[in-house]
Amino acid sequence: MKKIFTLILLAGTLVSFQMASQRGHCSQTGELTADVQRLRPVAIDTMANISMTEYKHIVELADKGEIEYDSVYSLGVYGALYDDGCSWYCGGVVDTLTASGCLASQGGFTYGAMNAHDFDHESVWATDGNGIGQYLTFTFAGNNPRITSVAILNGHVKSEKAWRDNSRVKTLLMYYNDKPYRLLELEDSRSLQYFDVDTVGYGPDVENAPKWTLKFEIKEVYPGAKYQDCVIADFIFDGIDVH
Ligand SMILES: [Ca+2]
Repeated sequence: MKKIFTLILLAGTLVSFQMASQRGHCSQTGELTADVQRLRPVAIDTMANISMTEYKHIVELADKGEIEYDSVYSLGVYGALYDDGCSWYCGGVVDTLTASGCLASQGGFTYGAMNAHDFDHESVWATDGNGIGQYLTFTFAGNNPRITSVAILNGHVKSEKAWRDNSRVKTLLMYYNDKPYRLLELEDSRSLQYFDVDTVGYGPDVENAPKWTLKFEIKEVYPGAKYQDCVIADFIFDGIDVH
């Protein structure tokens, strides 16, 4: 009788252990579980249908006082990418940026990781293949200002045709220090999409804080009309601990 009781107790313990394991953020193979919070964009800046030359002309007019600066700020992505006013970047620095892989250079264009964080909407990171499982990893110094917002310029946004021809990201799994943290659900629009990601990083007041990482892994895509590769034009971070 005692043996049977012990066996039942042991079986119960094993079931409890298995249930506890399933409650974790992520299995060892990196599969998503329900407790990774899903995020939708809190704001969206669309691409203005003007060229870079036209944008620069508008800025010149504003600099001369011939038009209001509001005309520049209202130019969606242009205003967000090319406004040289104060931002998180007055103190925030990306230490390194790497990719799991990228499309080979062709026709004088490159598609490496650095294109995804160069404040240029025409340069892009493009994946070799459909992009599922491919990722970018940003590394920050321990005392770097913390991040609270991530904005993603989704797709080959330099033209409507390029955007449609290439794939765009549908869902992006964000990892904080290699642990699944948020699932970003992007809209299929030629736009810069802002996500509030709460606070990540340690900030300048923590002594000897270690380096920290944000990794963004493509989980789903909106297929391109002509090409299979998936494209991200740029990331922009925002946060605290600056100014
Ligand atoms: Ca870029």
